[in-house]
Amino acid sequence: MILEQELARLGEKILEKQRLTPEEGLFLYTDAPLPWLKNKAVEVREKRHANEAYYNRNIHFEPTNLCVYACKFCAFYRPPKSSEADGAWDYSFEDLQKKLESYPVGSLTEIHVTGGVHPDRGVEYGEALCRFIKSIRPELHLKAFTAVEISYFAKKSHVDLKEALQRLKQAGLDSIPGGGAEIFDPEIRKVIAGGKAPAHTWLEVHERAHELGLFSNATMLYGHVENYGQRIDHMLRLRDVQDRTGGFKSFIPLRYRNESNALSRLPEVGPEEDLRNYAVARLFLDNIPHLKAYWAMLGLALATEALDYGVDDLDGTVDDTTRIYSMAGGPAHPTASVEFLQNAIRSKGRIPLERDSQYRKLNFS
Ligand code: V47
Ligand code: SF4
Repeated sequence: MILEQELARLGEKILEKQRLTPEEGLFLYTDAPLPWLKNKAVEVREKRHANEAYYNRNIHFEPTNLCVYACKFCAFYRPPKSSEADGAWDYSFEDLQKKLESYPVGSLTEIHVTGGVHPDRGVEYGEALCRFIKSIRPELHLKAFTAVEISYFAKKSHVDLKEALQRLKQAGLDSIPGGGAEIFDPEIRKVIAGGKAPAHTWLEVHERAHELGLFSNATMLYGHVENYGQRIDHMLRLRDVQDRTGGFKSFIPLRYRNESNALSRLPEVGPEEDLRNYAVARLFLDNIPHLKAYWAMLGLALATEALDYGVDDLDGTVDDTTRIYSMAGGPAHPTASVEFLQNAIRSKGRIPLERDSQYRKLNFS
C-alpha cells in the first residue's frame, strides 16, 4: 500500500514535469515495478518526441588501440609498445583516406572518431586529423575525441582545455562524443578506470566545449561494480552541467560487456536491468533531450525493445566500423542498413526519422 502511494505521488510529479530528487531516483531503481517505469518513461518520451524515433547514417574511425591507460573493463586497448601480433593497430592518414573514399558522397552524414590514448599525441595530432578528414569529406559532421582524449591532448601540448578545444574546433571539430564518462564516483572510477581523467575533468571538457558552441553527448557505463546510488550520482552531475549549458544532446547508457577484459569474472546484467536503467534515465535525467540505445553495444533486438522504455534514438548504420564492443562481447560485425533500422522502429509502432548529428530531421518517411 505504501509502495502504491509513493508510486502515485511520483506519477503525479512526473505528470506535472516536476524534477525528481536523487532519493526519488534511487527509489525508482530499487522499488518501482518495471511495467510502471515503462509506462511513465513512454509518457515522458511521447511528450518530447511524440511517436517518432531516430537513426542516422554514420561510420566510426578508431585510429589506434594503443593506449596509455588500462581501464579494467576495456577489451579494446593494447599497451603502447604492443605489436600487430598482439592485436594492436595504428592507422595512417592514408588508411583513413581509403576508408573515407570508399563511401560515396551523400551516403553518410557523420563520422565518429575515437580510440586509444596514444602516448605521443597532443593537440597538434588532433588538429591534423580533423583537418585531414574535412579536406576529404567536408560535408560530414565530425564528432571526435572523448573528453579523456582531449584532456590528454591538452596535457601533452601544455595548453589548457579551452585552448585545446578552440584549436580543435578551428580545425573542423563539430561535436564531442560521450565516451570516457564511465562512472563519475571517484571510488568506482579508481577501480575500473584508474589514472584517466577524473570526473571533474571530464565534466569540465564538456562544459568548456558547450561554452565554445560545440555540443556533445554523455555516456554512463553500468552493470559492473557500481551501485544504484552511484548511477544516480552520475546522472545528477550531468543534470547540473546541463542546467548551466544545455549542450548535451544525448544520453547513452552503455551496459558493461564482459568478454576479454580484466573484469571478465563479473557477469553481465540481464535485459530487464537494461530496460529499467533506460526508463529511470528518461525520468531522472529530465533535461537531456535524447536517450540513445546504442544498438552496436546492445544488439538490435534489445535496442528496439528499449524504444518502449523511454529511448528515442538507435544511433546509426555503423557499417562494421567499430571494434570497441565486438571485442568485448557485442555483435561481431555491427552493421545495419537504413531499412533495417527503419523496420526495427516501425516494429514498435513508431515513426522512423533520419536525423543529422544535431537531431535535425532529414526525412519524413
Ligand atoms: O567510454 C569500452 C565503453 C565507450 C566497454 O557519443 C565499454 O554518440 C561496455 O562512448 N563494455 C566509448 N562498454 C564509446 C562511446 C560511444 C558509443 C556510441 C555513441 C557515442 C556517442 C559514444 O565505450 C567508453 C566505454 O564506456 N566501453 N569497453 C565494455 N567492455
Ligand atoms: Fe584506453 Fe579508452 Fe580503453 Fe580506457 S576505455 S583503456 S582510455 S581505450
